[in-house]
Amino acid sequence: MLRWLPENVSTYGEKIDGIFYLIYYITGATFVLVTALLVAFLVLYRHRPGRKAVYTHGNTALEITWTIVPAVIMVVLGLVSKARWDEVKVDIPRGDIQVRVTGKQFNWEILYPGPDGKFDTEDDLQIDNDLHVPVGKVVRVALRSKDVIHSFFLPHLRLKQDTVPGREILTWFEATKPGTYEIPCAELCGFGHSGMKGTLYVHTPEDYARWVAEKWPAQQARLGTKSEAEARG
Ligand SMILES: [Cu+2]
Repeated sequence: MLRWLPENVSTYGEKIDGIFYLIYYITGATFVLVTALLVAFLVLYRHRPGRKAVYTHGNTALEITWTIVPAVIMVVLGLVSKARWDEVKVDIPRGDIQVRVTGKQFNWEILYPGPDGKFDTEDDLQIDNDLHVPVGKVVRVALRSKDVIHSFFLPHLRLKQDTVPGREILTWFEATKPGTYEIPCAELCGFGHSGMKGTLYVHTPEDYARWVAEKWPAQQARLGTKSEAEARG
């Protein structure tokens, strides 16, 4: 097995890697076969004194075979990919954690909804480039852009999604291993593109709780007030 992909720490990463390697091995085997035949024919049918070239109209059976076999492979790959595509891009789960990530030249603005779980409220917190999430939780990401097209790329999570001005695009991931991973921008977006890089911090549940307590120290008090108000109201 090849090892040139970054470490996979995504719940759906293994299946995506499976398709990647499947395509890689099919194209690799095809390349070797075609090259070997090319070399073999060069040697077998080289010029020999007294041997005349033969005119041929082709071989119908062979032509049908080399048309149908790739067609079947393409259809099968398409169907296998469709299931993965739907899982990552279409059937977006609700998510345990919500964040809004806005691409702008040349940063990722990460907006946390705060304890109320709602965006555009008083307890929102915005941090540039640092995305903090707990391990083993579904993180739902709402992607936006302030200026041009960027691409939110989490190589270790096997997730890449463009951010498009004027649109909000939902995506998601679930990390399986605590650690620090990079978030490069994968769409040429201007002169500072190469420096547009954030960091994904995947925390253990304890570390994540500590981070939340540090960022929203008034969480308990405020939640208490709110539920009292709701009870009264
Ligand atoms: Cu960018």
